[in-house]
Amino acid sequence: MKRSDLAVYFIMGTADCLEEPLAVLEDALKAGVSCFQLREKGESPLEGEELERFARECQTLCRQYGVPFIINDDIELALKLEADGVHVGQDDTSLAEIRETFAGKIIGVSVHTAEEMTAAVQGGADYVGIGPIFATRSKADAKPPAGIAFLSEARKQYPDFPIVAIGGITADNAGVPLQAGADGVSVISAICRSASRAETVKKLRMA
Ligand code: 3NM
Repeated sequence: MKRSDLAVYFIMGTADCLEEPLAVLEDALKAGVSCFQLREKGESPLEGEELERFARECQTLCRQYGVPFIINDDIELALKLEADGVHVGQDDTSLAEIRETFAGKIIGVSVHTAEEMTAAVQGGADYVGIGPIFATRSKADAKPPAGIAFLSEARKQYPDFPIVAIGGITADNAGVPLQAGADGVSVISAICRSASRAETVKKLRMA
């Protein structure tokens, strides 16, 4: 994956949307997001065939706009759809196992400590997500904000490794993680809840 693919990395699931989810995604793609992750969580997430149908529709839109389509956590679905990649947390399937079954695809891993970062790099991750940078309301089990200290350290230790910052990032504060060394910012609510996605994505890109 190119580090520039991480510039404005949009994450969304149906529960994050106040409007029709596919319309939100298309609006974000039109606005110029560089990567998309389907993260279907929340109280009553889509499952089974419904989830597969929705995921395929998201994938079709991403293809139209030439944007990588990543699936959170669900390796089986990612394989079935031949998604461009998967993103996993620390509690999900082990990286070694995924690297084997998902050869040639993008693998992203969420990391929160120096040990997790090293394990991800050595285990063959293509990029890491570091967060939460700021407080977030989009992830029920988010850890306390790690601030930018860990992000800066990770960048110092791995000058060329693709890193995206996540958690509570908005058009107004995106410059903070970018100046600390992130290649890009990953957001849910800043784009889902934006009154003008074109404006928000432009600001996130220029931060
Ligand atoms: N992962 P918002 S924080 C999905 O810290 C996710 O690993 C996080 O949503 C982590 O942009 C987060 O609305 C939620 O704050 C990001």
